[in-house]
Amino acid sequence: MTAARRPLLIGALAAAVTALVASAAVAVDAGNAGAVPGSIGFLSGSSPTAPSLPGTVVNVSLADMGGAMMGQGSGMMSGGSMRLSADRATVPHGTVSFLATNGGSINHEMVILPLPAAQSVGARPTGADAKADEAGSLGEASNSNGKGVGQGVVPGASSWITVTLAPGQYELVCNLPNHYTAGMYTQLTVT
Ligand SMILES: [Cu+2]
Repeated sequence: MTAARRPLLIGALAAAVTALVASAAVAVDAGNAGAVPGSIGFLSGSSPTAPSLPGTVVNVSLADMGGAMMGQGSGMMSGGSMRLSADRATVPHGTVSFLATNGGSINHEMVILPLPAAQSVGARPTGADAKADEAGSLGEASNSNGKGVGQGVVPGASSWITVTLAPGQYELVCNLPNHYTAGMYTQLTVT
């Protein structure tokens, strides 16, 4: 009866392997939850894809130097330690959508500011709050895995915003405290 017993043995092995894989997955989840309190919802959810965005789409990358940047808001950042970059420097006027993705290790955002003719990119003064003046802002993407204004884009998440831009010069910035002076700005020309 060996021919009849072999399928039973294989079935038992498969069940054992399945049980092992399941318990390993549970262990990994528990490890993540313990290591990153407060981020459980983000870690357990798959990264949702952004909706189909209208107009010209600009992909914006938000970045920092990971573990070296733990002093958020403490004034420890030096120039150039964070980055905001876009995949295009020029777009035609009209409907423009921005998809900002945080590839860094701390929260970021993207704010669209007009750039006065006499002003250089990256040269805005910052106040006592270590932020640049947002007067004239045309919109922002600071909502984790959502559109528009939120509480900041958490690491690994994206935010998006669609605006109508007239021809001119603009500056895309991250305006969390100290992030602008740390290098989070880039120029956008609208033709
Ligand atoms: Cu930032």
